[in-house]
Amino acid sequence: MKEQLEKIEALAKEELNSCKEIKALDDLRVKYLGKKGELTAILKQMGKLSAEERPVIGQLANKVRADIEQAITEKVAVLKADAQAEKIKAESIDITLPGKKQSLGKLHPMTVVENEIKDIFMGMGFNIADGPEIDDDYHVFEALNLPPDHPARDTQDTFYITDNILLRTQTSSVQVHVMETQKPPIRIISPGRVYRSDAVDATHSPLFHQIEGLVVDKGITMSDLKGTLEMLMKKIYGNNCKLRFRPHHFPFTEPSCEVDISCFNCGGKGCSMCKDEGYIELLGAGMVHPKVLEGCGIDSNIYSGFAFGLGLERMVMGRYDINDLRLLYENDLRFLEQF
Ligand code: 2NM
Repeated sequence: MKEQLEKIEALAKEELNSCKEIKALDDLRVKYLGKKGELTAILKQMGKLSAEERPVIGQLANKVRADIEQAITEKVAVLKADAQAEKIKAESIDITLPGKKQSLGKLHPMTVVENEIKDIFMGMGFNIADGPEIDDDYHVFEALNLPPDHPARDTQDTFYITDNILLRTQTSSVQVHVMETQKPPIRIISPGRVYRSDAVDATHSPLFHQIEGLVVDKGITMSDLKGTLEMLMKKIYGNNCKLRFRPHHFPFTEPSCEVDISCFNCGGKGCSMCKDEGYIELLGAGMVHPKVLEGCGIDSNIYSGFAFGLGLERMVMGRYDINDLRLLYENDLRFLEQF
């Protein structure tokens, strides 16, 4: 019986060593130590033993049971630890791997310049006014003192949706809406898309961008216009920038002028950029025509105002030395990444 017990212990330990799963250990426990197990089978035969042998074998049987029990417990601990280590290894993150670089986008040069101009005007107390790109004939033309036979109303020059509804050709229409609904003092700029029926080339596009400005208050004069525009241009092109005002005609302003700035390339000496002029034409401006004020319900005997309009594309092209308008719309990354 002693040999049988020793054999069971040896077999159990051998089998235990080759166990790789906790489930197999449970089976093993049942096989050797369970009620119908091998050890129990031997103990059931204890009755056959002599009185001297019984305590000796009993003790040995208990020791074998305890040994196998302990071996199983230890093996369970080892398998659990192995499984844990395996899991940690599988879930580990290699923090020494370099991160994936996020490529940052940036603002389009048109947006950069537009934001800069907005900031400058907001700093001078202007509000930003928004309005419809599709408007009626009255707000785009009639209210701006453009009579029905004015060449700007030619269907060749504008996109008409109906006889009365069209795409705005300048953002002055927004300023008409503001003058109709707000009392002076008015200090606004209106940036936005405008439309002309032009064929596309290096300097023309059927869609382009304008920023127009309007100030209406008591006692506004041409010198307010000059001071405001000088401030704008010096902030954008630097303190050495000079402005030149030339007489001009617009139906909606009287008097009217065109405004040039000293060439940002040569500073006024003359170069290829300014075509040896020394100056570059940048915007149109003037004192708001009394008819325009009156049409919007503003008493022109009490109030006066100045207005101006500038083309954003032209500002951007001058600023960054861009020679083709189309580059601004194509969104070719090789172009955009340069800014
Ligand atoms: C320009 C040039 C001169 C202008 C006039 C007005 C309004 F609504 F007050 F009559 N807004 N903008 C104006 C004046 C626009 O663009 C070249």
